[in-house]
Amino acid sequence: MIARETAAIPSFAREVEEGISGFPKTLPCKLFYDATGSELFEEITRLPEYYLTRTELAILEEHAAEMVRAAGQNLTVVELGAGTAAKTCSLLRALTRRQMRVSFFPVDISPAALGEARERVSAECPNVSVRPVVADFAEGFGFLRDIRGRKLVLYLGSSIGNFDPESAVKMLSQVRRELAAGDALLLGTDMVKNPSILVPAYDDTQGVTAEFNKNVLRRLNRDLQADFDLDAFRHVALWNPIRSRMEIYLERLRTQMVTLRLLQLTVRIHVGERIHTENSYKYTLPMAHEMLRDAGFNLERSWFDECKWFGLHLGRV
Ligand code: AVJ
Repeated sequence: MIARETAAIPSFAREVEEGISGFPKTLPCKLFYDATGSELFEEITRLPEYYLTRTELAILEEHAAEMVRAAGQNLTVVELGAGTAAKTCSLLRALTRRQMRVSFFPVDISPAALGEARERVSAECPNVSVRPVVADFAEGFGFLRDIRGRKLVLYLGSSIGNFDPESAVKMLSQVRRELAAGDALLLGTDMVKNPSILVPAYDDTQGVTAEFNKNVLRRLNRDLQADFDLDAFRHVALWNPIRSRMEIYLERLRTQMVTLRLLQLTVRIHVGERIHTENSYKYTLPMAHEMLRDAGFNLERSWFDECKWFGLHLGRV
């Protein structure tokens, strides 16, 4: 028997192995969200340059009554990737004014976040009954079928932006398949805008986004016993107008070998070479329309802020 160390090999190991030995090098963006990464993301949402979170929240607050009216009667709210459900209360409160009972099913992969969601919603909207669902979307959306009644499914925060257009349609189609006629989806998309606004949102002056990006290497150092030197990388954020997306990279400042012990893998990363860590797609209204249509939803209405920086789209089954 080989006396190997018994450190558990994480489920993402194969993806990392493929991404880091391929060309161009990539890492899956889901790796951002360990405990430190989730905290850094929370910090990003409060940055002056990161307009997304506060703009979406303002749209939700301003139009909550209209949104729930447009969505239909006797709704049960399901929020995909709810996290701590920080943006959901205005919608839930608007619903409690229209119907006797409101049930809210926040769905997330993180039980800790769901605990916070439950606390928050119970405190802010005491008339809403909260039923957290722990689920990994990689396993599908079967949990939607177990939730009774007419559903309003929320997918907020431009989370859809991490999917390339083809995968986004695939994911939304999977959701659509678990829904019934009359159900609705409220989808948040960040909109295409001047790069002078987009780029700083992903490359802030305080360097929080850079930290968030580099944290992925810290995580590989810990979870895969790797030896990435974080100071040997530079955070790069680029607007790609052809693919309509922000691209985030870690660019190598000097050539060096990196070993990922748990993968028994050594790779050379050249000076100037970039590891692609994230895409964040930005939509125009026609693009959002097409995505929803291709996934089997009818776009009924969209709401925007005054600058049209962020959009919330109501798709109907
Ligand atoms: C959580 C995917 C919506 O794309 O804006 C923020 C993640 N990355 N800054 C986004 C992110 C860098 C964020 N999403």
